Formats: sequence, C-alpha cells, structure tokens
Amino acid sequence: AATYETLLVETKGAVTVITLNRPKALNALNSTVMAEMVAAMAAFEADASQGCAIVTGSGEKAFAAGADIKEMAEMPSAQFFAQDFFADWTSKVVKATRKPWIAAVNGFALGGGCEVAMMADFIIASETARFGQPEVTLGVLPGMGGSQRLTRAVGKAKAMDLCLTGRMMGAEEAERAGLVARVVPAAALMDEAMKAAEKIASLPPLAIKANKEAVNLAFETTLDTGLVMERRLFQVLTATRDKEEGMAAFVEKRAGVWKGE
Ligand code: CO8
Repeated sequence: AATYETLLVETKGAVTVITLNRPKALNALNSTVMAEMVAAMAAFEADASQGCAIVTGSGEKAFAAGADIKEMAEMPSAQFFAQDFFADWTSKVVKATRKPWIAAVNGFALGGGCEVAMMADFIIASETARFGQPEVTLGVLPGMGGSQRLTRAVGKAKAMDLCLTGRMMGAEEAERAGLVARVVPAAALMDEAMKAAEKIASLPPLAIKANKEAVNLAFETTLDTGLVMERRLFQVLTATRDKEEGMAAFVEKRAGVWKGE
C-alpha cells in the first residue's frame, strides 16, 4: 500500500482502514490531508479486492477537530475562492466513491471533522464522541457541507442550535437525533466498525453499490423520481449473476458466492 504523511492506510482482508494521523493537532484537516484522502479513497475505490472502508482518527481524543485553523489563518482570502477550497471533499471523495465507507468516530468531530464524518455512508460513534459545528466562533460558517448535511440529518432545530451556538453534542444525543447509526463503548469502536465493514464487504458488490446509490438519491430528488430510480436499479440488478446466485442460495439454504457480475 502507498504511504502517506498524514494518513495511515491498512487493508485488513476486504476492508480498508484509513486513519487520520495528525494526533498532535487533533487530526486537523489541512491541504495535505485533503490531497491524501483523495488518493487513498481513489485507491480503495479502484481495488477490486476491497469492499468497504473505515475512516477513523488516531489517538483517543479526536476523530478530527476540524479544518486546520492555523493553515486557514495564514491563507489569503482570494486563494479560498481561487482554489475552491474544500470542494474536492465533495467532488473527489464523496461523489467519486461508489463503494461504502463508514466513519468510526472516536472523539471530537468538530467543524470539518463533523463534516467528514457526515460524508461517510454512516457513522458509528464511541460513547466519547462529540459532534459540533463551532465555525461561528471563528467568524465563519461550516465550509464542507455542515449547514446542509447536518440539517438533512438532524433537522432544522438541532442544526440551528449547533451552528448558532457552536456547542458540542455527545454521542447519545447524536444517535437520538439521527446523526449516528450506532453508539458503542470506546474500547469496542474499531471491532464494531470492522464487523459492519466485513459484513458489507461480504455481500454482493453490485447490490451494495445500488443500495448506496438509492439511499443517496433520497437526498437529491423528488419522491416520485426517487421511486422510479429505485425500481430501475432493482430491475438492473435482476440481470446480474449475483441475483441468480443470491436467490438460488436462499432456495438451496446455502451461503451465496458472489462474482460482482
Ligand atoms: N486546527 C488546527 N489545530 C488544531 C485544531 C484545528 N481545528 N484543533 C486543535 N488543534 C491543535 C491545537 O492548536 C493544539 O495544538 P498545540 O498543542 O500546538 O497548541 C492541539 O491541537 C491540541 O488542542 P487543544 O490544546 O486545544 O486541546 P483541548 O483538549 O484543550 O481542546 C478542542 C480540544 C475543544 C477540540 C479544541 O482543540 C478546539 O476547540 N479546537 C478547534 C475546534 C474548531 O473550532 N473546529 C472548527 C474549525 S473550522 C472548520 O473546520 C471548517 C472551516 C470552514 C471555514 C471556511 C473558511 C473560509
């Protein structure tokens, strides 16, 4: 596997584990992290042996405490616009990745950290996780999707509360609000995330991609169009070998063997 300056990337069977690795800066997201995440996610997406990825933070304290404030403080204003700063996260990490990835949130997920967690297909949080969009306290606002993805995830009341006060919410509140899929004790976080990722990686890959695409469509389109698209994806999957195998395996009471065809 490639080596990175700000990430640790390991493959464990069919699961790629990407660890944000700037623990002294609470894994703050600078331009290098951004560029390396684009590369690491592209490598994951391209590797046919890999079925699911986990993104987590190194150390016990943080998933990521946000975009790197020290880097942004030095950056000329025009450069934010000229580089379309933060745009790659959506275009090159979120949109370019058709395989699923899970955020395993182990501590602070603030600002850009919360936003990266929300880019994942779902979040598994440790009991010690803390989520927030404190950008207002820096004189700015979320810049990597927080105002949009958080509002879609938890609704206006809590999104406004978090964005306007900058307060953090704990894992339990985040689960109640629908931001987080599961909360587990800190010591069990990576085991739980690995089990979920291994399960996903063990399932028919075309069906996995179609399920991900269909759920994401619910955020992008009308109900009517979304329902049509869901049916089309269903109809497309009926033409796959894996559908034949899946239904035969059920009838024959055995485990399916998937080809991704
Ligand atoms: N960027 C850079 N360095 C950071 C960041 C960060 N986001 N967060 C923490 N660090 C560094 C600290 O500076 C400190 O470094 P040093 O040891 O060199 O002083 C080290 O990490 C440890 O942090 P603390 O000593 O502060 O640890 P505490 O346990 O006291 O506090 C907190 C932990 C509460 C998480 C605290 O570090 C904190 O509040 N961090 C910042 C959180 C934040 O505001 N995040 C939002 C950042 S902005 C963003 O993500 C979106 C940007 C959109 C802007 C658009 C611009 C146009």
